[in-house]
Amino acid sequence: MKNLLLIIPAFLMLLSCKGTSQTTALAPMPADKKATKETVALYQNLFRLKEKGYMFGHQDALAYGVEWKYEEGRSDVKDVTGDYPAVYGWDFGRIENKESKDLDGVPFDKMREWMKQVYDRGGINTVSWHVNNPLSGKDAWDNPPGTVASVLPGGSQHEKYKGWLDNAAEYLLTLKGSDGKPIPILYRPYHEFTGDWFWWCKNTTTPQQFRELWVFTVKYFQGKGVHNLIYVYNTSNENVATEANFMEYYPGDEWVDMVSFDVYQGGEGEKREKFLKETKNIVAIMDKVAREHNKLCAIAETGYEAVPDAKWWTGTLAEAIGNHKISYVLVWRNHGWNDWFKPAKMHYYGPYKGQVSEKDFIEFYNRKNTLFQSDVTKEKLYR
Ligand code: BMA
Repeated sequence: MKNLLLIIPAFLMLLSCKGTSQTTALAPMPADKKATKETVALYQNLFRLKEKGYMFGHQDALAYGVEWKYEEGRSDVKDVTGDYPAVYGWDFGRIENKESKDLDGVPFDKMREWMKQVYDRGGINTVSWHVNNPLSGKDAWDNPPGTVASVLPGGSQHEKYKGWLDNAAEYLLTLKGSDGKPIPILYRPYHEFTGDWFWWCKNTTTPQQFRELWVFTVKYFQGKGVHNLIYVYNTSNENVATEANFMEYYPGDEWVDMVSFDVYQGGEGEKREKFLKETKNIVAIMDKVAREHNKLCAIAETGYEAVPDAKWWTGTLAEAIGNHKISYVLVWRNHGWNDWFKPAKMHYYGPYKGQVSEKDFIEFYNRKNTLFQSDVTKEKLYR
């Protein structure tokens, strides 16, 4: 009898310990301890979703496409497949100056409406920010040494930069769904930092400075009451060959929710081989890191400009991703004819009606492991 009395509580304790550890393993929490209910739900649901496949994303998907602009309900991906992408990319560039349009001409008022539509139908919004150089006043691509140092606490541009973050926070706080809830956003600050083209890139910034900038930004937004962000760490393919390269500037598990990288294909032949080799290598590294750190992972930007390869989607992109459990792959915007480049050229990464890779994209769409809007609507990711 005495023994039995001891055994029963011990058995119950064992059960509850098991329960606790299982809950922890199954339900990772986002970095923001005060993340909204919907943000936590999205984060946790994404761990479940990646077992089913990866979502397809498109930058500025609802704003414009090749040869059209601002047509309600339209998307090039939808024209081709009858379905919207699952992930919709937006950029905050120019919000720092409270301009009415982003750096690619998308009105912020319309962006807010589109984000709401996306959330209402259970899709996912992700945001990057080509924020101007606060030291020089030029654009994000102006990369003199010392810019990051200038925005950190004690730096000459710190107060100004806080004002820029205030403007972004103010806008973020206006993003609400029809249910009145803040719209969860996959936020990808200081992207492609392993390159050498933005003012936050590693050629002008130390790992310590980058971490400080990251942590400062996260805390600043939290301090402003912004609790709908899932923080996405993002490298370029440049200068990333090993796990050590990928993680060199990692701010730490408590500040990051998802790890990702960007990579573009630059042409045929050797260039295609390079894309395949690098993408396979970094996807494998990223997938391993994500598992070990209990994070999500994604290819946050990719594409082959003007998709001249009729089989690119199934023949190269899907092949590069392989069986890795990534949350999504997003292709860059369908601008169309673009004279920002000299010489001017066609600048688009998604398919559109009549485009040479259209048929292959439909095949890609039809695969069981590629997820679009109709797939994720069913998943109720915010609950
Ligand atoms: C680049 C190009 C530019 C654009 C920038 C930010 O890749 O698409 O035209 O301004 O991204 O979206």
